[in-house]
Amino acid sequence: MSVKSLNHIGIAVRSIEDQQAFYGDTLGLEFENVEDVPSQQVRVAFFRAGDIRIELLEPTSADSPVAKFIEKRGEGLHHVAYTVDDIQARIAELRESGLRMIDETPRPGAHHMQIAFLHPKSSFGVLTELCEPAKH
Ligand code: CMX
Repeated sequence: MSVKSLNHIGIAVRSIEDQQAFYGDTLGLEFENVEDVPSQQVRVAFFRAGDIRIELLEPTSADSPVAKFIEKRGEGLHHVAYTVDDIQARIAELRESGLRMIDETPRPGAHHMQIAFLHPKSSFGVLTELCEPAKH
C-alpha cells in the first residue's frame, strides 16, 4: 500500500455559513466551492491551503454520520483523507492485512472522486479516507 499524498482534512461543522469567515477571512484560505454529497448526507465546503484542502462537512440529515459525530463529540476534526491510485486494489490490500473497511467498494465523493473509509477502530482512532481523483 502506498499513499501518494495527503488529500484533505475533514472538519465536522453544524453550519458552513457560520464558519466560512473564519477559514476564508481570518485564516485567509482560498474558498473553492460548496457541493452536496448525497451518498454521505453532507454538504461540503472546500478551502485550499497550498496543495491540501480543508473540507467543512455540514450534515444534511439527522441520519448523516456527521450529525451523529457532532451529537456525540461536538464540532471539530473528523477525518484525514489520502490520495491513492487504483482504490479498489488498495481496499483489497487493506482487507488482506486484516483491517476493517467501512466501504468495501468505493463510493462517489466530492470533486468526482471515488472514496472509501477505514473503520476508526482499525486506524487507531483516526477516521481515515482513501480518495482516487477522477481521471481527466
Ligand atoms: N473519528 C474517530 N472515531 C470516530 C469517528 C470519527 N470521525 N466517528 C465515530 N467514531 C468512533 C466512535 O466514537 C465510536 O467509538 P467508541 O466505540 O469508542 O465510542 C466508534 O467510532 C463507533 O462509532 P458509533 O457511534 O458506534 O458508530 P457510528 O454509527 O457513529 O459510525 C462510523 C461511526 C465511523 C462507522 C461512521 O461515522 C461512518 O461510517 N463514517 C464514514 C462515512 C463518513 O464519515 N462520511 C462523512 C464524510 C463524507 C465525505 O468526506 O465526503
